[in-house]
Amino acid sequence: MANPIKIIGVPFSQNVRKPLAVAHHLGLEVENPPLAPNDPSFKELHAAGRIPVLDDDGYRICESNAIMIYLCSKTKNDLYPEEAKARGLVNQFLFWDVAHWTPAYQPIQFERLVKGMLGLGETDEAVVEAALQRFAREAAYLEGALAGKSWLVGDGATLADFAAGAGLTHAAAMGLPLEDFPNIRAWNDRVQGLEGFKKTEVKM
Ligand SMILES: N[C@@H](CCC(=O)N[C@@H](CS)C(=O)NCC(=O)O)C(=O)O
Repeated sequence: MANPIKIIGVPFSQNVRKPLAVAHHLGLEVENPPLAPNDPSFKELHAAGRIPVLDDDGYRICESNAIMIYLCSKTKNDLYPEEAKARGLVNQFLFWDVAHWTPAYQPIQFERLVKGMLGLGETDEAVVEAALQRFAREAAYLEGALAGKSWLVGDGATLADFAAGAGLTHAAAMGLPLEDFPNIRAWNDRVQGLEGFKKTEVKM
């Protein structure tokens, strides 16, 4: 029998949560060794020291969105559509997530949450202010993409929702301003209500 797939990294990280939630959604057997990127044993897994890393019987890849796609290739699924136009749209949101969405909220998370957790000093309000402006632009884009829709692509959850929704894991704790984005708030409730998200919920 094959060994369980390992998704390595502390589950507080939304980049770890994405593939973990997908694995649960797909019913794959999965383990989550909760290594932090600065753990000495982690250097061997990722030379640049970033979580998550997937280990499937010695086959290793990094990058959360690539890992989600790999997991979908393991079994029949409803998350990564085969039809070209639907897949193109899912890919669009996966690239947007890495290029624009994550870089918009991550500095806010670092300044307001991670610094305090790791004793790295005071929040730099200038960094937060710049990131909030960037966040407003990307949230407006997401709000528009969700107009009249329950999910980002098609009629059900896809990897697009897993990628973008994971980014809101700590939205309340880091004080992300979502008041002006009713579509995002309603959609986020749906995403966080998915079984895979419920099973990977991180209590702050
Ligand atoms: N694009 C990567 C980003 C990975 C990433 O930045 N992970 C963070 C935790 S959320 C990390 O390991 N940070 C440690 C560092 O950059 O030193 C992915 O999607 O997996």
